[in-house]
Amino acid sequence: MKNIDSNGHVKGRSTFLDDLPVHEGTLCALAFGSPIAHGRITGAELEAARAIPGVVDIFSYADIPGDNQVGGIIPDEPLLAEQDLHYQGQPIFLIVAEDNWTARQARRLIQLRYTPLLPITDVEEAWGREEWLFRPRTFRLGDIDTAWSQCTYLFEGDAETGGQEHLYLEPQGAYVIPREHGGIKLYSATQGPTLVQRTVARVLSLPMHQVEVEVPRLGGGFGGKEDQATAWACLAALAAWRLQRPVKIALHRQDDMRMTGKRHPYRSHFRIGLSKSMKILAYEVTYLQNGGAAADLSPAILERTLFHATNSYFIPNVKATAYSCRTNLPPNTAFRGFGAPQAMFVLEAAIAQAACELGISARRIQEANLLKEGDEFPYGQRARQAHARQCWAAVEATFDIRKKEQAIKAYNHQHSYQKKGLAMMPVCFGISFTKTPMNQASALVHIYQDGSIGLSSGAVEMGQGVNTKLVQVAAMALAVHPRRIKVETTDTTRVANTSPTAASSGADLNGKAVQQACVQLRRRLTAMAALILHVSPAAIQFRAEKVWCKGQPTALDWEKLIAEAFLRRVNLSAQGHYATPMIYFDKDKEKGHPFAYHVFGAAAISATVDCIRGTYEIDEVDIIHDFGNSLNIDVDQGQVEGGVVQGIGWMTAEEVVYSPEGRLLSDSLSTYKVPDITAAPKVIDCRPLGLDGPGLAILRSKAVGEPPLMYGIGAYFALLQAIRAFNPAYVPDFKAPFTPERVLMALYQNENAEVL
Ligand code: MTE
Ligand code: LUZ
Ligand code: MOS
Repeated sequence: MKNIDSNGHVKGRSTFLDDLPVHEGTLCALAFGSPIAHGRITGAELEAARAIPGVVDIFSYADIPGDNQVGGIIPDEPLLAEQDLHYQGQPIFLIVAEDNWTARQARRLIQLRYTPLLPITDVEEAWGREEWLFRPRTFRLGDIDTAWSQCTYLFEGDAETGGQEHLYLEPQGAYVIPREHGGIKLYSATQGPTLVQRTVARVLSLPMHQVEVEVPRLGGGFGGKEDQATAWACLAALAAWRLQRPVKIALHRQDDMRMTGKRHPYRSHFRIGLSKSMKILAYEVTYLQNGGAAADLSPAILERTLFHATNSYFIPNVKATAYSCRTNLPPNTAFRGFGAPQAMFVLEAAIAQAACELGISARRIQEANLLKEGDEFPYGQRARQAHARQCWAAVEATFDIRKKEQAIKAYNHQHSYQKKGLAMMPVCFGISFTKTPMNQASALVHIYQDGSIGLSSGAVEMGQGVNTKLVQVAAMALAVHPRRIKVETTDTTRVANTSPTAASSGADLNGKAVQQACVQLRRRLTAMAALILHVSPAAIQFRAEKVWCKGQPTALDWEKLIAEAFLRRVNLSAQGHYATPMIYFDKDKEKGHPFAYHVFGAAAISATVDCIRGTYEIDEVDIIHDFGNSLNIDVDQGQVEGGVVQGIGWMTAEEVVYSPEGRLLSDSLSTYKVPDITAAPKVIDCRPLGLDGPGLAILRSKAVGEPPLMYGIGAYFALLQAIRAFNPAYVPDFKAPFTPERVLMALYQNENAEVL
């Protein structure tokens, strides 16, 4: 089935928040952000800004009727700054004007008086001062202290990964309309409508039922709208509530880049111990997460880092410790992979360091340590349907990696200033929110009298194709043609208490809730058909819009059945709810069974480096991915391709740069480079592993949103191989992104470079 949005997207007919027709009298809101990263407000001149015709009002924290608090996990983040300023761009005032241009004029006239304080942007400096956002955590397996003495080889080093800008095509925004009886309606570009509802209710001191949140669809989220859409919705709601007029907030790209958080940069230290036969016996790692000025989702992200410390490998002795450090940067947040990519990079760095020092191929170490069925993760869960080895072997066989490596060797022999490299990247990603209560979803399914169907769920469509999958699930469950089914917008009054669409589990959780609702409807319709046909319900089946009886088609089709069911007063609406069974996690012991299942895969990435310029191309990404029984292979392949390119971007071109004063320097698309079509790999060849998926995946179709991003990590190590082919004395420093500048420095790192 084609993605139900493809037509509308291509023709420009799909509507996003900014396409909604606005009500008469709609005002525009714009935030005035802190000009400094750290300091204290002593006063402000607002008169000049207020005097501009068309400026309606300027609000501060003092105008908030409820809590000035938007912290989702930890209440440490004011909606509008009171006295203390913690990052550049932190909202202080909200300007409301007749139009956006006027608001921007007014913003330039606001004069803030403040006492600056010394900002900290460096994660190690924050760590050294014990500026932790919350308590550090340690995951352990085996006995690391005695394990070291059993190792033949020991290696130690550092690794660093940078931030990443989400660059969703649609910036953050919300549109808010006051409603009768003291209520308020929000359209919000959020992945988490209930989180927006709960937070707006808190800020305005309203019960949640007075706050309705509707999400048409998102022009991309990638985690950036899991938590950080909330503040903008609250700001628009504050203005609409105070003025009792519709208010829209839509961030300009540069404001969005400056004022919102990104993927967390990490600095990590590792020690790895190997046996003579290349078994990793011990792995100790310390992660320093740069959290920014408030906790946001950092506790959950830090946790997912720890959960993925050993990625697709089994290591019997592990100690992994993670600290989240407070810095004067915008609070960093969810980004596809949610801390796991950062962890996986460190382990690959440790393996690469060992391989470099031992003079062997990293592939040998990787392969010798892949997970097997029943292996224990450091968090206590055991690997089931552990397809790590099958994926790896299938990559080697399907894409003839040995031959590719030989071709690369020959190429490198023939070319003095062009070198190629190849790296393998295995991925094992846990599916479920690590916070167990979040693993639930609801759906509401209406069958109308004419047999058409309206479907609502808690899932937010952001380009990942979840709505298409939900249509497929309902069509299968009710044995009707997909064209009968319409997916409604996501709305908190139709489906309440939703988890954000995140953790790659949107299709699983909401799909199972839809299924659950459809099962109820089908049961009622079966009873109905049995009555009409004078048989027992056990004799009834539904197939392709027809009622079958005892294995034979009858004259009763879907439309007749529904018309009849309505006349006989059958309830044609059902609400479904699903909660993932069996999962739990004990944070005191740091052990449990947090994930419904794991997604596996392996990729081979090759790259060519221009050894004069330091520029490079990613040639080919060959993947065996564990889709299970994919519900929609086209949608899923799209997820793989997008994820891979996003991962490669993070590892290579995308560099988030702040000045020491905490000012974002890479604040536009001329200074922040994302991969374009020429930078994307020339080939992405992804083949399904072809094994059945687990029952906890929707129709055994495994979650696919985040895991492919991590194949992109291979790009770093492919570049590293190419560089070492040119400069064998290069000592890797494992600093990502491997920008052309860094590649150039690496090529000529010391006097041994061939060219010199
Ligand atoms: N794909 C597109 N096109 N746009 C997005 O914003 N977000 C990713 C992934 N794929 C995203 C995407 C992230 S971070 C997640 S968690 C999943 O989609 C969420 O959707 P799912 O749970 O339905 O897979
Ligand atoms: N969000 C969240 C996530 O709240 N919990 C998670 O475990 C998670 N994992 C991936 C992406 N978003
Ligand atoms: Mo995705 S980071 O779970 O929104």
